[in-house]
Amino acid sequence: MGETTIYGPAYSTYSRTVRLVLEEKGAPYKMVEVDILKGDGQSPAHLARHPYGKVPTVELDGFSLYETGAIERYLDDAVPGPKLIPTDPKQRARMNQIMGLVDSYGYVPIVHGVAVNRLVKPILGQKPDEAEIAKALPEAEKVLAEIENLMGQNPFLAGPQLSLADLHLAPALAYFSMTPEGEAMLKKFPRLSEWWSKMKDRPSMAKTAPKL
Ligand SMILES: N[C@@H](CCC(=O)N[C@@H](CS)C(=O)NCC(=O)O)C(=O)O
Repeated sequence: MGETTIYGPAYSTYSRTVRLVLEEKGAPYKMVEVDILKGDGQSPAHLARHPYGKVPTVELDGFSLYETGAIERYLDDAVPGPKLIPTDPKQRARMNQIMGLVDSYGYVPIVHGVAVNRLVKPILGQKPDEAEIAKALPEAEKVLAEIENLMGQNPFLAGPQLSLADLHLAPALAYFSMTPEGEAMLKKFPRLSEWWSKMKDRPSMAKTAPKL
């Protein structure tokens, strides 16, 4: 088994999820920068890897793959190290459900609606779109409430052990918690806050922390 190549920028939440999987497994990888903010996602070289111009994509032993959930599951199957997919059918279903919630209902309001407006636009010299933030906040709240509900009393999102669900949500929550609105909202969710306070201190999170 060789080294995984991840195509994507360190600041991308989904690229960070893939890095987290490999960090938690203790597996080697290298990053090839594809700066989506500069339009590199639409370059011919990247479109050949990902027809929709998104990040991340990975390559391992001559096998190319895109779509973060598929990448995570493949790496868990193919790369040695601690298993991140529960064997218990119910926990596995919860993991898949929460990953789906993040993709379908969480990513856009949490990352685009709040984090990009509050954190990225000011760096780019742009004004945050307050109407977009106001629209995103109740959507973000709904998905976080649902994830807290689904995690129940478990220390991790899908059960007693770390799974892909935790690594799928953590990068988005990292940005969200850096915004005043996100920080305030997290306080409404005590079990999710408890999870986040431990999650953010994992060595894998420190090693993948983006420099904004
Ligand atoms: N469905 C894709 C979504 C990936 C995605 O949205 N990535 C973002 C960065 S975190 C991206 O490439 N954004 C650039 C764009 O949408 O043009 C996946 O699961 O990998």
